[in-house]
Amino acid sequence: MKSRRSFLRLSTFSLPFFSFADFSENHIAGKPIVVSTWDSGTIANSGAWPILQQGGKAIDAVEKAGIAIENNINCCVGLGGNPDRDGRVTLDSCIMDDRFNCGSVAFLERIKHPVSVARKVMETTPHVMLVGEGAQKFAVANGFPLESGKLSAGAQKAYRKWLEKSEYKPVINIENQKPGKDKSAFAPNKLDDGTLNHDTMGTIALDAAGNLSGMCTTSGMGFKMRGRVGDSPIIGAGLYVDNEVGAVTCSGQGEEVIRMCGSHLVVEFMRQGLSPKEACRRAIERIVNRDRARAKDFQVGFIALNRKGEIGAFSVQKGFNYTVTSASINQKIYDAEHFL
Ligand code: SD4
Repeated sequence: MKSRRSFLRLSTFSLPFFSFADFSENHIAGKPIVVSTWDSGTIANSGAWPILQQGGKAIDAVEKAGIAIENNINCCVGLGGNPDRDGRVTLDSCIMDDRFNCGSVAFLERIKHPVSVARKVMETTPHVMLVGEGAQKFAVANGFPLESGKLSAGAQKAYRKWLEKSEYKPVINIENQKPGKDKSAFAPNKLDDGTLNHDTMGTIALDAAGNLSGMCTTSGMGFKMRGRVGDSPIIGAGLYVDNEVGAVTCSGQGEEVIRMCGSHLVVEFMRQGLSPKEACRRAIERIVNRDRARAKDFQVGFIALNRKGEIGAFSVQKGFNYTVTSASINQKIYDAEHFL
């Protein structure tokens, strides 16, 4: 295990500042609080925090977090993300509130805010999940504009490069892995043009009233098979919220998360009395132990927040980080401890 490094990022809005308090994972940070995956979580938290700060609801805050990151065309989430191997961006997202209400969309094309469509599914249909063409029709019928479907400049470049070999070799976010012989498998934290190499944003929040909610939004694994859906829109895999216990979301290789019902598993470990960090560690251990040899080639990272406002995280590999914002923690980015 490495020692944890943390540093401060200035937010786009002003917050009370005493961020050098001795914060550590599992510290009770109090409420309200919002936690997002990755260092690009600063963008998501900037969307969520004004709502929480004004005493608003966690469900509204996490939707705003999703909208903020989906608006960021330079980030590999939303329509700016990498396409599938047919050259089309397909989006997955879900949202869950403090009363087990949840909504989800998958394989959704040309809609800018899948997180808001997921919320509409949750609030206006008797269903939890809509996919593909049906999800798109539902979005348009509810006033979401149909976008052009043109790739962002960064995604065009990445897709052209991928087409040179067109190898089906999905590799997810193992940022600090040393490039081996095959440099195409190397995924640095930032791409050459400065854009972030993360395609998933998960956000969990606890509001001033003590209620939890979460969301997860993604363009999924870059150059995936057409129709492939990962963990991010699957309730229990990419996100789970139980207001009596805690909220969990994650990023990484979706297939590994789905087979363990990852986020639900972390919630259940917390229900048994484990701290958020230990609960995340136990879920990662289970994922790694399924096939230790394969585990060195993929990343999965969980973040967890319990109803007391304690935070924890854990990942398979080095390189997973997360962003925390509360009244006393001004957009701090923490490196998660890792298993391997
Ligand atoms: C997926 N979990 O589609 C997503 C990918 C991811 O950072 O998290 N990338 O499997």
